[in-house]
Amino acid sequence: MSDVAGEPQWDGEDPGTWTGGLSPPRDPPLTNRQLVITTVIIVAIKLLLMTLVLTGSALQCQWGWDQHQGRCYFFSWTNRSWEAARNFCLAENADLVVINNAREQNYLTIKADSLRRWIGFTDQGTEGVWRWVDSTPAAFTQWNKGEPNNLRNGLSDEDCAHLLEIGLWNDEPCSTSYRWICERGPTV
Ligand SMILES: [Ca+2]
Ligand SMILES: [Ca+2]
Ligand SMILES: [Ca+2]
Repeated sequence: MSDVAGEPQWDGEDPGTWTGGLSPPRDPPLTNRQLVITTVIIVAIKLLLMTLVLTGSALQCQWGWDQHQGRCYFFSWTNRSWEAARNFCLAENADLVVINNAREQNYLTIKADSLRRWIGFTDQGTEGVWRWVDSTPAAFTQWNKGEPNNLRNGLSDEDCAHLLEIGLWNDEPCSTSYRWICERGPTV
């Protein structure tokens, strides 16, 4: 009993040392490779997380909206009356676009795809007094030559403004169906 217990014949718990000469040359390179692979995976995950964080902070507009100068814009694919278009924007926590300056005007002209689109400018309250939907003073305007002319089309005045194909503005009866542009602040 004591002889058996004294013999070191059961010390081979580690199969790695059991096979003697074959395994020692293999193990060290495998461990190094595993370390390298693990390190590469960790670095890749870190880079992925950093990219996601950076991308997340840059994407401040919801899906389907375009970002420009810290504002978000929606360019519709369908036509609606001015009022219905505005209601669409309001339901999106936005409003019809307010064009504040030449830079915004240039951006919208390019993005509007040469299509007529409603903007948030109207003289529905008092004929000839044009107001932005957010009460911004009407300092910057980009009317087409001869506009606004309030040219009567049937029974209705022309009380709502839209971008013409060239980006300049025209007044048109608000019941006309055009595409539209919504504007809102970034999503926080
Ligand atoms: Ca604006
Ligand atoms: Ca008018
Ligand atoms: Ca007109």
